[in-house]
Amino acid sequence: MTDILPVRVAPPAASADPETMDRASLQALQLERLQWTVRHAYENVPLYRAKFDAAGIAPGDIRSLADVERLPFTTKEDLRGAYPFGMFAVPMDEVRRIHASSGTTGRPTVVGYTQGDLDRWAELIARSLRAAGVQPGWKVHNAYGYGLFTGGLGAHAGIERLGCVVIPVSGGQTARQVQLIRDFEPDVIMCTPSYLLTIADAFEEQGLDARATSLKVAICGAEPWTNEMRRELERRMDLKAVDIYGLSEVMGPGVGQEAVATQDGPHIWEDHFLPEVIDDDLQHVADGERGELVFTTLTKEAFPVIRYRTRDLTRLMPGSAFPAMRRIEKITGRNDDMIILRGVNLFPTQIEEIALEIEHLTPHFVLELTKRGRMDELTVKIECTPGIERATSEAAAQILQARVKERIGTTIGVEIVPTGSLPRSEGKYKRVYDLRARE
Ligand code: DLL
Repeated sequence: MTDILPVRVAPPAASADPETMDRASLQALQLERLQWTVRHAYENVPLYRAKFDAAGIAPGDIRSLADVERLPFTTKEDLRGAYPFGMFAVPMDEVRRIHASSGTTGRPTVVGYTQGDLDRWAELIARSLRAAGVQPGWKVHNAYGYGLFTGGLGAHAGIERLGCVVIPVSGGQTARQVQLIRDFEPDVIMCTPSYLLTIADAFEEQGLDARATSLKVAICGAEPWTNEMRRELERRMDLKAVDIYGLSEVMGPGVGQEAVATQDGPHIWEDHFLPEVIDDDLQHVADGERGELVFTTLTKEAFPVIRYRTRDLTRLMPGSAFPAMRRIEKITGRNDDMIILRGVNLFPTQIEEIALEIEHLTPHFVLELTKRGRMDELTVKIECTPGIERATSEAAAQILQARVKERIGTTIGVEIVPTGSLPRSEGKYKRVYDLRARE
């Protein structure tokens, strides 16, 4: 690489198949690509140049993978501050697609892709589908939302790339989803886990057997879900449910994928993304320890990110189905959806896990935070399986309350609400309602 770079250069190509290469070869490829990315970001994105200069680090200082720790972090606020296109590393005429992540507050984060980025993304989705057991020629019902969200169009291109038939349904209109699943007989469904639950319910509400569909595999992600939810979906729909992970800022779906053979957490596609986990003091922790997941992209041209703080909480584990690539433990929370209730940390997925162990309770629940005097209170509003006696549902509510106290160490209220009264998911499900400010 010369010192005077052209405006855009493609990332270094892999010399062998990354899916089967050994870890040492993978790490050599990662280092080469890391060096390319850092230089590319420094040369072409003013914010990275300013941050690196302030930290006293130059692209040439990255000599080993461990040197990534010397680089400054990037946050969602950095990306928002550069709204809309300030973090793009290529001229606009090189950009072929834009997506945006709405987030819950403020401006969206806008991301861009070159043709090369779109090709690599399609390849990674195709790889993810293969890991999920999908075979060329299969029909894939894609119920991730199409539009600025990366889920729909991101998955779409990869489904085609693998040689499958894509059914681009997008999210919502649940009755139509049911109809299309019955009529088109897809092998695979892609949607959020909470939306799959809505679809399963819709089958049953119409008196149809959700276990009798043609679906063999569900590729679910875009929101935290538990292994208990997986079992519920598998039981109710008679299919294998696997976890797909990703985020817009890093690419979109397909940053990592769980293998159907092992169902033990998503493998991170490490030839394209360098993962790290950090603690509360922003220090890198050893593999196996829990903390916040951080990514540096290794092949992104239009939108490279350096040490991007995802807010997702997990730990890195050795590879299984893909031995050279590390896995993450199923993500069950983000540090911004953690509820701190009278000093005790609690995630909605912990409630999901406990509720689904208890007979007669369903995964249909929301959490309401209120204030009584100066005390915060949390109430779980949850639906029971239809048709049970009041005394049975009250007993189930008491068990939930007792188990939360025992395992999480805090007292919550539980209110059984009528079947069908809670909002149903059409994509990413909103579980927490914070009503404290209103009181
Ligand atoms: O949700 C990309 C995606 C689409 C992933 C479809 C998988 C399937 P964002 O809207 O930017 O992108 O949201 C990213 O969603 O930081 C996690 O908090 C959460 N998330 C995504 N996948 C999973 C997963 C897409 N498998 C944010 N498990 C991430 C848990 C997930 N959380």
